[in-house]
Amino acid sequence: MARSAIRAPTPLSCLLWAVYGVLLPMNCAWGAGDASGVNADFRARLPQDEVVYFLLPDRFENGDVSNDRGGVSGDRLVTGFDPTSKAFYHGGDLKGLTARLDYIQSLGATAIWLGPVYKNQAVQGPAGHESAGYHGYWITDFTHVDPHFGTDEDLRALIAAAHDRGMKVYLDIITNHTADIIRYRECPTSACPYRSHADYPYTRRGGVTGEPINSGFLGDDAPHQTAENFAKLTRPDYAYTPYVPRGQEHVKVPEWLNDPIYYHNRGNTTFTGESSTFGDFSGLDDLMTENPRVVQGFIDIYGEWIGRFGVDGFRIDTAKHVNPEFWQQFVPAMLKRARAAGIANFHIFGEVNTSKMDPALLAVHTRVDRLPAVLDFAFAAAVREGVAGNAGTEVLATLFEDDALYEGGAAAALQLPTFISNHDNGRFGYFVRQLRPGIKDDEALRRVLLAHAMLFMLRGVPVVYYGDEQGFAGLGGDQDARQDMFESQVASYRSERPLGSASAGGSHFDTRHPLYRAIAALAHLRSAQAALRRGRQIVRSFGPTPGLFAVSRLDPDDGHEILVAFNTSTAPVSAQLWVEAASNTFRSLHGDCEGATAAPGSYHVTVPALDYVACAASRHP
Ligand SMILES: [Ca+2]
Ligand SMILES: [Ca+2]
Ligand SMILES: [Ca+2]
Repeated sequence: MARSAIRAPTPLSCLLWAVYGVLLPMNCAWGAGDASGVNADFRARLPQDEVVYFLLPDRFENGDVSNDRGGVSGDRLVTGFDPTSKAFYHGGDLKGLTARLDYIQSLGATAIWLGPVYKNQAVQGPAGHESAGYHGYWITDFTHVDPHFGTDEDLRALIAAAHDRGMKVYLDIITNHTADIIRYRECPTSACPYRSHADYPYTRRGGVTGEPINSGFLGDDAPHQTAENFAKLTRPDYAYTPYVPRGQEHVKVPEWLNDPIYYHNRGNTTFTGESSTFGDFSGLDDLMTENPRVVQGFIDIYGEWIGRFGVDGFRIDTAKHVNPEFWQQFVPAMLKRARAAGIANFHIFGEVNTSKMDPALLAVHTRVDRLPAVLDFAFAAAVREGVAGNAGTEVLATLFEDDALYEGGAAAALQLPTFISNHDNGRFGYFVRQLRPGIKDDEALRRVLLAHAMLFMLRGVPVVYYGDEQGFAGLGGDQDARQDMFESQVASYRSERPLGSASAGGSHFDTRHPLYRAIAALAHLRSAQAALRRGRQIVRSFGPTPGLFAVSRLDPDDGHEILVAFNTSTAPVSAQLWVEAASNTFRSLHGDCEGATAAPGSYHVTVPALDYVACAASRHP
């Protein structure tokens, strides 16, 4: 019997497997690349056991050119397809992704976070400034795969193929808004400014002096989020006069989504104050997520994606722009639906976007909204400041000290998906070049490698943003960070200078790229060591300037220690580090490690410039 099954603390999934008499590998663990047992056990893995690979299907691989135009004909303003423009569809699809699973799995990824796959409004935006829904965040039909990406059957095939390999698939979901379909009579050609509750109460038409409407409606705040109260909200024209343009009356699916009464209709958000949750993102129709009908509608919609496809988790887009009461109901409903489908370790993580190193902002959404996890934007900020920029390594110590703020504390922080690059803010290679003008490519590459080492060795679930492993840096955020993996026809992508390789032309599935190889090594190391996935983290060294940052990760079952020391400076560092008294001898997992402590509890490390060492204490029987 494996020790993990009988020693505390024991993950619930291990206990369950033990109860069923399944012979467990040591620590309930599994080895990436080790086919035996992995596939059958993928449901037993905890969220923190995963290495996540995040990609946008439109930009990954084109497996079927017949769906490039989404099943319609016409110019790009109709089909959304223009592979020469970074703002339009490029042809990537689910068949293409399925054909590239070897590439993703060989990188050491165990889960795929798939950008939104639901049917989108192909093109939107004012005349002359149109762009396409290639990114997936402008949904019209929440119940089917976008025809640009293929069919529902293609998604089923992708998930089956991933599961056969023991890989999980997380879907990206949106409940904050739909595509921009609803317009306001008051401002037909321009963006409508936000109109507040105070200036435009629900009970008057178009302002405090308007005609009385919605008599008896008590408002949208938590105590009044009942079906009885919302039955009295019958007129959506308290702030603006919303309407659905002719011909689009039934474009949204399910049908209830076509009624403006289920939207806030208060104009565009300024991202501050009440407009943060009640305003439209550049016209995207902001849902009345306080209304129980809307809550149940989304429980039904996304519950079906669990039931129909057996997906393994959800990444929640724009989570902070939805009221907490919505999540307090939605999350338990999804976990219940997943359990009913036999998915015990369904993961849910929300996007609370911030460029600041601000764990408190993130933690609020685990405590008040009760989201099980949030994307660790604070980690991204800390690594950006400390490795791309010139901040002292104390920024990382502060980050982890604040783990206590999350619901569940430091143990819960093990489940936070961490990242250094994403599709909105940009890639780490870009940050390095931006913060260090004129930096040579070899140093930029070393900084990107060091940031990835932190991503894999420090607490949290590493999320690799597709293309980082091919040295993509990009020229900024958003469209500039969404390059094609297949041969691109976008001039700005083709003229980029990726790190670690000579050319931006051609396709980018090179498994010999130095970053691909380095990330694969990190992923396999992490997957093989329970301490790095599930282990408590103790900060051992940090400082006010670039230099040494060191942590110990302790095996969750036997306390076995792995010491990881990073050097963010351009000169070697050397130090005595506090280690566990029982850790007498060490072996190297990466870099040069001394064989023994200098004295019980004190171990000497030397770390080359912009590099790291990982030293594992020997186990004693
Ligand atoms: Ca295609
Ligand atoms: Ca909202
Ligand atoms: Ca709109």
